[in-house]
Amino acid sequence: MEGTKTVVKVGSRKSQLALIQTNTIIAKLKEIHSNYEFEVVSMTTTGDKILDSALSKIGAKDLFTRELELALEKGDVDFVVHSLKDLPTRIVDSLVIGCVYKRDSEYDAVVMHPKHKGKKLDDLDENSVIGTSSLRRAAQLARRFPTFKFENIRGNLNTRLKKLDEDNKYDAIILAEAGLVRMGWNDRIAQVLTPSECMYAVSQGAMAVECRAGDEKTLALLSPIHDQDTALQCIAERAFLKQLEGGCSVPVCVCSTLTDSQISLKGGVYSIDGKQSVIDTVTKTFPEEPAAKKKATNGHTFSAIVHGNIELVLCQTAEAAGMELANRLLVTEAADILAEAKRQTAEAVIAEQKRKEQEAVEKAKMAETASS
Ligand code: DPM
Repeated sequence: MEGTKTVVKVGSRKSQLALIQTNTIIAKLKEIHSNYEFEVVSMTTTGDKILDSALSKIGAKDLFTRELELALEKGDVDFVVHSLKDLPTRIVDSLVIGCVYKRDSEYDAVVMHPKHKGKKLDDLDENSVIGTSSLRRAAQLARRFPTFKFENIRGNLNTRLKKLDEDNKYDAIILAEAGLVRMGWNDRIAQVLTPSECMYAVSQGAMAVECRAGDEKTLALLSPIHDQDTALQCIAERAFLKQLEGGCSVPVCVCSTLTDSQISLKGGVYSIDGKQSVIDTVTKTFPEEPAAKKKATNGHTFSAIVHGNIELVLCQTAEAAGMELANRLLVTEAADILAEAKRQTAEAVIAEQKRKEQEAVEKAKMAETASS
């Protein structure tokens, strides 16, 4: 019917940041496709409910995504906006990353307790307490500031900022600059960490849209906002993590750069305490020859990212950079560091489960005593 708009259903977590990200993507799509209307379906995920454990101690990779992915698979929603760094390098075959949106800041930032206003990490006392549940941030910063104490801090961004300001437990917390800026909290950024101070997480600062693998209509809708530079860097970074079989359970960090002719990926593997590390860089030149173009087999993705409107050979070169870097590290002591870090996080997962079981037993006992 003339004048009728196609309605697209968009899944989102309920957190303020998730909704801001979802609405950013929708606003951009509306600019391009005036004949579409978007309806947001928001839901709570398991990760939103577990607030008392560090993510690395929970032991599941898809805490924030599973419920949304189920809604996608069922057809209840047509696409879901994520922070790409929260999406595992392997997702179910029925789903793909239909586009990667132009990256915001990929760096980490320091947010100070109000009593330290105007200070940088260098100005803090020796025994300062830094709030972060990121093994990657703790490992790299422990190396630089060996006397600091690193404590877990969980919850959505609003909760963390409140904890910092009100609990008097932390001197500072470390968060992604992108998240802080999206929330409009630029004035709380005390310091942005350069890669020489703290390399970032794979895909940090990039938003991605997940949709059904064969859903050509949605893929075509997303194609114009698939950002080539961001996608190529994220393909390289994700290939690196995938080949290492890393995840949020190990301190893996990256820094990538792109020119018209080359992609360069620097990556590091750290021990949990930050005392050991191996860092290396791989640079690859993009082939110019159209003859070098390989045909993609239907449905081929790059760590779940579709190539879409991007030349296949560029994606293949980016992926090769990530894989080569991982393979290079895996023949050094990085393999042992990685294996030991995985062992330690697996142990922490079990300890955390025991702690929770114990807590449940205590609670049940208390309830019994109270009722008798
Ligand atoms: C992942 C990590 C964290 C998030 C681990 C890491 C940080 C956890 C923490 C994989 N996902 O970075 O080493 O600090 O306890 C997350 C944030 C964003 C996406 C918030 C943040 C916003 C920025 C973006 C949580 N996921 O990192 O401060 O879009 O990249």
